[in-house]
Amino acid sequence: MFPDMLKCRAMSDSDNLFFTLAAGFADQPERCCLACPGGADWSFSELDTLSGRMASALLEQAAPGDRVLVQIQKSPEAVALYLACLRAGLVLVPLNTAYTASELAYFREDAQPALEIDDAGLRQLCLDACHYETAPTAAVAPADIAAIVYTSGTTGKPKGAMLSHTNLASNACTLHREWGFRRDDVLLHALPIFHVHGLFVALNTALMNGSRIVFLESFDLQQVLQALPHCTLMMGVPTFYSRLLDCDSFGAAHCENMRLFISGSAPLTEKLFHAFEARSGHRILERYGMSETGMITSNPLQGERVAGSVGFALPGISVRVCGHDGSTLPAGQTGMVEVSGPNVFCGYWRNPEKTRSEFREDGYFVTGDLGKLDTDGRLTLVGREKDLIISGGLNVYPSEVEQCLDSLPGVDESAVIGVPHPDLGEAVVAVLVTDSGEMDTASLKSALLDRLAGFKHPKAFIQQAALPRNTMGKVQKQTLRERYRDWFSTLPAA
Ligand code: MLC
Repeated sequence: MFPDMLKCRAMSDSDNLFFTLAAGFADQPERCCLACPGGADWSFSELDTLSGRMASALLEQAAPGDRVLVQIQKSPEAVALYLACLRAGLVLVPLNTAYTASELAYFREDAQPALEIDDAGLRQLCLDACHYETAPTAAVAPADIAAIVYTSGTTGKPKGAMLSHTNLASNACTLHREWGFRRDDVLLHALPIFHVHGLFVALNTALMNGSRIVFLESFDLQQVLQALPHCTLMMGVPTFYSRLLDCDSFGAAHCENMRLFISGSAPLTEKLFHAFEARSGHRILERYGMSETGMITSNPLQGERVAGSVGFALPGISVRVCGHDGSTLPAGQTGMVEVSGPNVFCGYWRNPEKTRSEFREDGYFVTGDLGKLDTDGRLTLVGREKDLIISGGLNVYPSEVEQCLDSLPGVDESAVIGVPHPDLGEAVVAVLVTDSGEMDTASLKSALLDRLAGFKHPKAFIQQAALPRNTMGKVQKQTLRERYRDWFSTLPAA
């Protein structure tokens, strides 16, 4: 048994993640949990009451194990809904608020939810909840699913990663310990809560710590600058850090009470790491994870945080680097990063073939990331086997955008690539061959509006007479990536 899990279990007799989270506030439930600038503060007791009643209201319409499809703005009520689903034994399916109606239709069809909740639905649920008593928190088995998180694939449609109560609790307990959470920590929370980073990494660790959370609707630079001096901890994607550096007034004075800046979801460049240290006096702690696994590795809290490395496998988690034949490679050699541990998900929802193909026979999950371990066990990621773009911490699969572009009138063919971008890390760029002389960028953009979420839209459309192809006829994306490497401006100065 994983030692941290034993500790977590000791907090309650049940495997329901809710008990692990609630334990943080058990001794002082009236303490502020969510501090919302410009809005009301929420104590844990208020969240507890609302989520317990919501759980009862939800159970009128759904049974434990049913999916609840959720596409809502970030708010304290949204956090209560998350806790309510845990308490009721319902499976939360959080969706990016940017998804269009046509994207949503796919998730509805695939997840087969008993309930679907949008912003209006959440308001109604809050009203309804007043008429209920708190539901008893559901007893769940360790492998019972707490959430399904959709991740896109290189080909085909997004797949739902099933995360159990144990997956989430083990990761939260590990991170809570490894990042040295203190009683007086205050977390600056500016991430969306429809993804693993903002929902499970940030919220779960802070809740189980009983921490005050400065809860911003999104990464609003002015709000972040105002809140930082009152916080000790921030978790963000690299774009958060480059935006802070972009602001001339940002400096060490904002960070006087900060003890830890954590970055993940996209590669943190060495340049950004050093520029941030020079300006703020803080070395960002970079960690590595994915939706299917939660967090896998982390740079150390104490000890050297190395720019360009994602650190060591977290306790209880095993990381290896393998060749295409599945053999484990020695230190220093680049191969596929594979992972096993209590954090690794339970498979893809209604997709056993995909589940089988992404796991080795001995239970290791094949991440799709290429990396190398050094002799001390430090992992450095060097690329991706999958044709994936990470823009501002959000994954974009070129094939999905290409299919959409290719279906538009006037487009002969397209190649979608990721190009270095000073704000987003990587930006989506479409290289197009059109059947007429001039490319009409405005009509291309408007045609994408109701088909693809905004973050997937190309930030540049580039017209070419033909796409470069190899002798097999395959588009040479590497050639395009090199050709347009400098399309966007360079990083902000320190
Ligand atoms: C928004 N837009 C983006 C974008 N986010 N475009 C590209 N990439 C992004 N990430 C577009 C919108 O469609 C809109 O387009 C315009 O930018 C402004 O929208 P906005 O909502 O005002 O954007 P902004 O506030 O600037 O948001 C950028 C951001 C945000 C980087 C702060 O995307 C963000 O919070 N990203 C974090 C994502 C995250 O949590 N990832 C974790 C995944 S979990 P237009 O055309 O309408 O102007 C995971 C596992 C792990 O990966 O290890 O953590």
